[in-house]
Amino acid sequence: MFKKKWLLALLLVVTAVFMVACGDSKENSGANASDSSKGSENGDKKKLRISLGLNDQTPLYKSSVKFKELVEAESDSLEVEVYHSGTIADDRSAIEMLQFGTLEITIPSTAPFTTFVPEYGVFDLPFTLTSNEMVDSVLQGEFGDKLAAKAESQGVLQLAWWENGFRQLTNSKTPVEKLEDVKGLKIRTMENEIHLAAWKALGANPTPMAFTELFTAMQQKTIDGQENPYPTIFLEKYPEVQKYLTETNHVYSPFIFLISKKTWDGLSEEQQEIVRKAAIEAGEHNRDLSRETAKSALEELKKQMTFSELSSEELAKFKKAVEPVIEKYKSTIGEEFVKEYLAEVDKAQ
Ligand code: TK8
Repeated sequence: MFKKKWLLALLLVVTAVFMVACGDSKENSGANASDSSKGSENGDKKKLRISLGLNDQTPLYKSSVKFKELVEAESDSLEVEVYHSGTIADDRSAIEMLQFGTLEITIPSTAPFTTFVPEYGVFDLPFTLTSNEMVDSVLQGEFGDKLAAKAESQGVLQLAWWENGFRQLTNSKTPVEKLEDVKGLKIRTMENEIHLAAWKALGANPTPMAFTELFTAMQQKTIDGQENPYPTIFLEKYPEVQKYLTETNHVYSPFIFLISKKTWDGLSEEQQEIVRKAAIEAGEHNRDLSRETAKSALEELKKQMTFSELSSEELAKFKKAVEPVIEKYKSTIGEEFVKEYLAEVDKAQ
């Protein structure tokens, strides 16, 4: 009997000691947990990396730095890093990385995004947007919001419209002053079937290519020419590998500020508001800077290249030549949506 009492007492003591030990580890883990949450308050900021195709002299890069400054001024839990010249990825790969959540932000042209959301193809319909005023009227309103909302179906959110600009033709072979001068030119296009079809309709021999390969292809003369806005032609130093410049304004390209939905869903509401506001404000800065730079870049390019403009007769021939392309791709983009877009364009005339 006595022995049993001792055993029971021993059992109670051991249990009590065990309970205290567990309680300590819970507190510890509690303490560790609070340390780790303290850690997130003190040092572990959420990093937002931006992948850009253009270099660090361009309005795109400078406006992305502006975005960084705006975000970091408003939040000490977010950190932005800007990567330029395609060092992380080209446009299409960067968009796929956003879908997987292995990259947070990229700001590509709309053209490569059309394989993800065909409706963005409205901007590839040649000679439809023809002035900055029209661009702002169509994009900075209900239609622009409606189109941007379509991106979410692809696992990315478009937070703002930025500006690439009106696209112009360069080549290393011949001055292009009339439609027949385009004949047979090996022109690089963005990876977009409407651009490919349009340059074929103009008589060129087009090749789709990622932007990251473009300069080398011109240097090695595997292509004769390309088309991009003046800031890109000047700041990416195309006069080093291209002789002739023609003002065509054949397409207006937006840049779209895209963030991974996986990243977005991981932000607090307050962080989301800060990021959205900064993307829109930096976008306004980007449009102003892009338009200023287009003017100054053209002045410099006229000194470095043989510059041509199209007469109204020749411009009419370019427009006529691509009309069948617009007809053909209405169904790919969506007849109704193209109708809506063209109605916005007419309103903005
Ligand atoms: C940069 C590209 C580029 C575009 C092109 O990422 O590919 O020609 O105009 O600016 O999006």
